[in-house]
Amino acid sequence: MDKAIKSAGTSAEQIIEWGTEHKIETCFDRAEKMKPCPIGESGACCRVCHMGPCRLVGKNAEEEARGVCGATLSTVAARNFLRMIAAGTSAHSDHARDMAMTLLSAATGEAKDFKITDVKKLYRVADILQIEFEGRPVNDVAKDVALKFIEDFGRQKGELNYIKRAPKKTQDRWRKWGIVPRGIDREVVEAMHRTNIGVDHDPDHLLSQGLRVALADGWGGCMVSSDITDILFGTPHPVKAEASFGIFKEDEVNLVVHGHEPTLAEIIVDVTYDPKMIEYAKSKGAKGINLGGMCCTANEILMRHGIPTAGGFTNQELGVMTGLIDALTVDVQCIMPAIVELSKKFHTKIITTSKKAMIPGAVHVEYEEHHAREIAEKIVKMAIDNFPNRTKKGSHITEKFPLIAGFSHEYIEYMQGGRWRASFRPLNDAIMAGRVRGVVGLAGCDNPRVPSTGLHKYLAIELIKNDVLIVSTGCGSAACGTAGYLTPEMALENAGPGLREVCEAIGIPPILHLGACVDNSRILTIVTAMAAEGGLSDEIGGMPAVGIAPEWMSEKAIAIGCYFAASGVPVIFGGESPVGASNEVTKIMTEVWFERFMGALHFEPDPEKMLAMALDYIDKAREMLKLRKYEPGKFGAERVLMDMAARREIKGSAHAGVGGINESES
Ligand code: CUV
Ligand code: SF4
Repeated sequence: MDKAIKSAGTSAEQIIEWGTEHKIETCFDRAEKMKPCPIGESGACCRVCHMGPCRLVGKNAEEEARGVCGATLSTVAARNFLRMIAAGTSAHSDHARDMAMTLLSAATGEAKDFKITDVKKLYRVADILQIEFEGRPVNDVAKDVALKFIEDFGRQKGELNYIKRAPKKTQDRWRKWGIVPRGIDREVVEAMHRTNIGVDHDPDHLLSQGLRVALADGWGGCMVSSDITDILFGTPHPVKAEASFGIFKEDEVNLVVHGHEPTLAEIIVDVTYDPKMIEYAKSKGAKGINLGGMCCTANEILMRHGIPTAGGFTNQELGVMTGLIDALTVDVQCIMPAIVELSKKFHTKIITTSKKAMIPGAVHVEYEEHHAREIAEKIVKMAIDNFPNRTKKGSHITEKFPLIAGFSHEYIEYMQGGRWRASFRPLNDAIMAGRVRGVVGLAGCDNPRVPSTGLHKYLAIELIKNDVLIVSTGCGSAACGTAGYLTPEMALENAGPGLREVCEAIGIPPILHLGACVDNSRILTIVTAMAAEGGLSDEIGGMPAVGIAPEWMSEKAIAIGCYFAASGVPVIFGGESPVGASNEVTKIMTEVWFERFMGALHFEPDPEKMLAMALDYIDKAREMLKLRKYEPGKFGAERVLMDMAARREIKGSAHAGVGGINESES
């Protein structure tokens, strides 16, 4: 990888260069100027009270350095880390809470612009939650489901609803080590309490609470959010779309949604198809309205409607610099405040929409679910009205790539056997036979501190070459999408022989785009289903599966990494370790967690080492499971992947754009 480049995206690099010529600063320049503080970076700075901040540095810091209160380096590092998990969990879970509230108002008819789209999914969820659904009005079931989910936030005792979805053995480990979350809010509050000055000082004890908070994120916030989003807007099935900056159109109004929440974005999608709006756009000299996305709001509407994406986190400023965006709406999370100042150099309007998030200088049009359509119309109109103000200024890019997204747990199950024989058997068999060496979840942010998206790209190619099936989410998916990696052709050109065969038989890309960051929860349910299917591990731990977030930067990524580790998946993060100052803490997160949960969290900046570590974990898991030793091109016997009837069924449905599992009542 060329370290001199700032972004590994070719068009991104082009815009960055254009910016340099025009003296326009971006996160890439600021990342160069603003070096990370080495003390804080490694977890050695404590600022939880005002006798400090205390910096626990120096020779033998681990043994000798003490804060004013006497806190040791390992206490400080563990405390800081727990706070990161708590913050990340708060973000996903607050998003999930809003989804639950929207489901409730949709069910009661208060939010008239929302309805239950996927009744089948509603029933599936009701069934898990032990809510009666047969013969009852759909909205009554939805109301009960919403209320049951809302309990997860404020519950004081007991266990989260979805804990029981995990394999029994995985649950047993959680109970044995006392990390089953009670209520989501309770775990976060307790984490903040324990990390207050003078409370919990035992690193292992602090980190166990970290895992409990993280489980509340994964099997709570994230999973609740994914499920409700499916119920309200439909469970994803494969859709074609496009990615990169070429998605913006010169002759149409370009409206971009950025952030994480799907609700307002869904209504905006609808409004952009409204003939009246299109007429209005034409009256302003545009040929139509072109909707695009960024980050995870993009992933949400890409998965369900094939709305194109301009890419992930580090593409947000670059998008504005194309000069082609007439309005950019943002909701919450991963929004750089820099885009507002930057937008002043162009005609782009930045519109903040969340009650929770304002940026000085942006226009604030507050989203409110009872008037969703009205607000969406106002926003689309603002974009249209701004179209005549567009100038020639900007770095216009035409490059874009086709992609296939929309792989939900339900669809992956369906594609392996059709509607009546949906299962994970073929995947398990392919892994057992050595066609597929293992599975890697490639996820997390893209980051200007490395050649942005470059680590994702490198690992994606190398892993599929090694017959590793990739499931991707969040900005990891965006990185692959903007590089043209999310197509079935990718398997033909780059995958190892075994993986290629599997992909060809089903007609899927070797990298499956599972959705937004909250949709990492889909990976949890997928591995759970694989455990239930038999032939591999009977719990999540011990599966030939690894999680990698090579360019992570958000606290949310830390929460995700930890819920995978607690669930039994070894996880590798890029960059310098935020607990690197303490050997004790590092050891707990790797060796101790592995012993207890068969998961771990490593930090490794070198992409080649990340790859080697991932393959090593996979091969060791294969060995432990007594599976056939992986050898490229050599497979054991296995059952036919799927029969012709099932294959025809998928072909027909995929082309018609109907996944078979995604039928709504309407
Ligand atoms: Ni939803 S958390 S940058 S992968 S969106 Fe991308 Fe994310 Fe943020 Fe990280
Ligand atoms: Fe320093 Fe202790 Fe206060 Fe932290 S809690 S800032 S280590 S005195």
